[in-house]
Amino acid sequence: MAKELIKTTCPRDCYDACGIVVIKRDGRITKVLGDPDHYVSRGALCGKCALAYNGIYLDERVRLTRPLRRSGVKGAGQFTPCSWNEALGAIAGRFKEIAAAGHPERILHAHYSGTCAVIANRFPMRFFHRLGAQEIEPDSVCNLAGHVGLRYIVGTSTVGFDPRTAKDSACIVVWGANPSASGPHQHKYWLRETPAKVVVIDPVRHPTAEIADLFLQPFPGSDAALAFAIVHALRREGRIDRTFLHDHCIGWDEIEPQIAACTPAWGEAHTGVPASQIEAAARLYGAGPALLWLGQGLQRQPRGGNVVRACTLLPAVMGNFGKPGAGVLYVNSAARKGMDADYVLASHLRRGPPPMSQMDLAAALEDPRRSAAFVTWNINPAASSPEQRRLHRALAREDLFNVAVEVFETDTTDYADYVLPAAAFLEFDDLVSGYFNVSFSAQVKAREPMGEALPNQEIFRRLARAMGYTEPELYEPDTQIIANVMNQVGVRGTFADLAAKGTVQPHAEPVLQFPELRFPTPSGRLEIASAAAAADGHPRLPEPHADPRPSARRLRLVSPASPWLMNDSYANDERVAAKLGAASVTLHPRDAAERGLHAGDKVRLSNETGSLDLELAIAEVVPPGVALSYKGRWPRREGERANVNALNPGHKTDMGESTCVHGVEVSLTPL
Ligand SMILES: Nc1nc2c(c(=O)[nH]1)N[C@H]1C(S)=C(S)[C@@H](COP(=O)(O)OP(=O)(O)OC[C@H]3O[C@@H](n4cnc5c(=O)[nH]c(N)nc54)[C@H](O)[C@@H]3O)O[C@H]1N2
Ligand SMILES: Nc1nc2c(c(=O)[nH]1)N[C@H]1C(S)=C(S)[C@@H](COP(=O)(O)OP(=O)(O)OC[C@H]3O[C@@H](n4cnc5c(=O)[nH]c(N)nc54)[C@H](O)[C@@H]3O)O[C@H]1N2
Ligand code: SF4
Ligand SMILES: [Mo]
Repeated sequence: MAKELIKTTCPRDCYDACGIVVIKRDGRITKVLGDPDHYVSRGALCGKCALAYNGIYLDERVRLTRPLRRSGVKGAGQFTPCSWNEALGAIAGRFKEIAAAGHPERILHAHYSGTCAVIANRFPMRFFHRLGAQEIEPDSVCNLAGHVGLRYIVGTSTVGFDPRTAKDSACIVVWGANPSASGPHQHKYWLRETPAKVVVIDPVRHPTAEIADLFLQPFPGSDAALAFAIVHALRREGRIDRTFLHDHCIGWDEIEPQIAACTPAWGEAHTGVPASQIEAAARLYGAGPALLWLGQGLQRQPRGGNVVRACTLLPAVMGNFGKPGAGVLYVNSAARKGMDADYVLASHLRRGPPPMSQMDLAAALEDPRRSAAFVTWNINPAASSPEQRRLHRALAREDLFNVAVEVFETDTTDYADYVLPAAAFLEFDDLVSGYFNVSFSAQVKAREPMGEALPNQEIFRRLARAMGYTEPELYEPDTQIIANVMNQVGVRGTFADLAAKGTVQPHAEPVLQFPELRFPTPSGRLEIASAAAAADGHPRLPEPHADPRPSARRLRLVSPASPWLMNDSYANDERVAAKLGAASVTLHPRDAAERGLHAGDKVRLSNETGSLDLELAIAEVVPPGVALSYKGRWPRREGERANVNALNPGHKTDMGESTCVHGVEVSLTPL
């Protein structure tokens, strides 16, 4: 049999951006594997993708392969196949009506990171900019509080350390991230092969915590207090770099008295972390150049912006910038690698109102004065958004015209009037820029799109044509965008050259973070005290805050990434579903004993927003008072047609109107 190997890249929203090898025999894909030559994947995908890429992604019975028109009650997921012409004609017709009535902003669109490939993730924005639609701010369901907080102090949130510099680090702090699930190859290799001491700070004792040299287990939402106490210990031991603070920071003199007050004993009282461990963390972090990885889970707390500002005091007081082995990372954006995001997005075409928080989505969709149509692409909000039951009711509004662009039938497509089938990443060329490493990769077409599916970018080109738009940006071909972006990033050669390599690292040596020690803040320094923050109505300084503990008998619920799901993807792969088992919630043995509960009992979690029935698991992985239940199950596969977001009130963080989904409080009753 004729065997063919194609190198490509995983475009999921994951720190790893694994290299992939697709094996074809006689023109058919027979296996999708980790590329053995790739420096991240080293021959193995994560467990979830190994199943899904060889399961649902190749399965014509599970994939959407034709445009669909609703034929049943809204929400029932009953459809009749139709032609692309009919679907695009009907959608354009409705959009033109809404725009002609003077309200294009009543066309709402939500999108996120179903694919992070450069064009498939961004090109459709050109269409929505031209249309003047209302964008739902994608980062508001994920990490916007951290972006805003980090911008105040560092000036940017998207220029992180180069992970290759870990060879020169004395210590790596993983704060509020769980790489064992969310960046499995960083857990498996990067953190294990480094000579640095690894400190993990997380309310959950996850597998990465197990491999750490030191694990700190604060109560959720208390990290700002913990950061102040660690800085107190660094200062007391005379470890801080006063020259760096003097030359490159603003506001140390203002904050120092507060640091002086936040002793490790005070920290213990506010965070639950023993003072001796706070001091041990300071010793490890202060031992030499150190890396700080700020997770996205860290800032999904009511004061997540303040948390991130406070944690960034550590690299500020130690001068951990501009030298090998030092730095802080939230994400490394494609722009950090040279890509001109405004070009790919055609930002100059934007004419709609400013983006709206996803925390307001249910309210906006239930109100006909705010919404007449709703388009979803690269996102499954019926599973991932807060106020789930309210959102489902709003999506069922008869006069709301819903369009879902999807690879699979999901809870969101169930509510659609038209479903448009998107081609998956194995079916078209694109580029991938992972958000951890400073590298750039090719996504390479390994087969034709399944059925009549089309890449996102082609769907929106065709919709632009159906609207009669004339702007050339709306029709720019992929080949040209790929060439332009490769040029911006400094990747030499043609796309075929890049495809042959899979991934390139434009810089041979680790890139230093802010080598000139000039920061993109208004002052050019690290702004511990931020006039910009104050002008925006926030405290001028980070504050040593800890959220109040839940009131009696209530629990603090965290719902982070599951190792077997990719956000709200893959639950429809039966082999993944078998790994997942029943939906569960994990409690500390003490909390279970106090309630007379045993593992396997059925329990109900409830609060003002909703309720959810789950199976009880008991383990010392969480502290007393904390409940753990993973995100990403599919409501349509659960008895109650709901997942953990049925409990999420959609409260907004202190900064960025972002999600504080790990700050939800619930009561628990046995069933
Ligand atoms: N309770 C709780 N809820 C959360 C979170 C949490 O921690 N706890 N985390 C939040 C976070 S961080 C995020 S990022 C969101 C993510 O939430 P979502 O964005 O809703 O979830 P995803 O699974 O990433 O992707 C969405 C969809 O994109 C589709 N897709 C994949 N490739 C393509 C493509 O090429 N084209 C099109 N059109 N579609 C494609 C997938 O099939 C999938 O259904 O969830 C948030 N929700
Ligand atoms: N397998 C898998 N991988 C994924 C995803 C997935 O769903 N599944 N999602 C992807 C996406 S979109 C994102 S944004 C990233 C997210 O990945 P991460 O950045 O790792 O974020 P989370 O999984 O939400 O949470 C990480 C950790 O934060 C902890 N945490 C919660 N509250 C607090 C707190 O107050 N303080 C501290 N210190 N820690 C806290 C949680 O207990 C959890 O262990 O992962 C990406 N990768
Ligand atoms: S989701 Fe992450 S770990 Fe899994 S294959 Fe993709 S890049 Fe690799
Ligand atoms: Mo996310």
